Amino acid sequence: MPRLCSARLARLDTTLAAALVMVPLVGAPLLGAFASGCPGADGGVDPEPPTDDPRADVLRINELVVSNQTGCADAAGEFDDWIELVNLDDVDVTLDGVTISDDRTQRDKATLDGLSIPAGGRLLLFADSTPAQGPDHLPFKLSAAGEELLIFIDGAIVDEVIWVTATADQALARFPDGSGDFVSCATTTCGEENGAACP
Ligand SMILES: [Ca+2]
Ligand SMILES: [Ca+2]
Repeated sequence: MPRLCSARLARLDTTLAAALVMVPLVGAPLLGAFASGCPGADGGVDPEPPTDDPRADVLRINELVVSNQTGCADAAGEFDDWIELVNLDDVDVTLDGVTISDDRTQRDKATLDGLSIPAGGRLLLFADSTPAQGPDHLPFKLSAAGEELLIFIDGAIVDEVIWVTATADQALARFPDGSGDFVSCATTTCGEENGAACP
C-alpha cells in the first residue's frame, strides 16, 4: 500500500517557487514533473514503492488542456478540459486497474477500467465532472490556476504533471511527443502527435 505524503506537498511548493523564478528567463510554461516519494527520516525523499506492472513503462500523460475554450469538443459538443494519454508500446494496452486523479492523496478518483489504447495510440479523456457522459469522462475538472494530474497502477504513481497556471486553449504537452518534458504549446493536438506551435 503506497504511502500518502501530505508533507511532500511542502517540498513541491519549494520546487515550484524555483520554477516560477526561472520561467520568465526561459519563456517556459509554469509546470513541471517531479520524482515521486515521501519525505525520509534524513530529510530526503524516499521513493514510493514502484509497481512492477509493465504498463508503467509505456503509459504516459502526453497532453492536457485545462482551460478549453475553442479546441476539441466532446461528443456532447461541450468544450471541456481534456487529457491525452499515450501508449508508447507496440502492442495494445488495457487500462484495467489504472486510475487517474487531480489529487495524489485521493488516487482512485476515477478508474479507467474497460478502456484501452491501441499500439502507439492515444486516448482522450474529458475532465468535465460528468461521468454519466461515458467511461472517458472523469468526475473532476482541472484548474487553470494550478493543480496536479497523476495516473496510477495499483495505487503506485505511473506518471504525473504539475502546473501553476494556464491560459485559455494553452496546451501543456510533452515535446518531443510522448517522451519529452512538458512544455507550453499554442496549438492543441487532441488525439494527434504533439509538436504544433511548441517551443
Ligand atoms: Ca462533457
Ligand atoms: Ca497531442
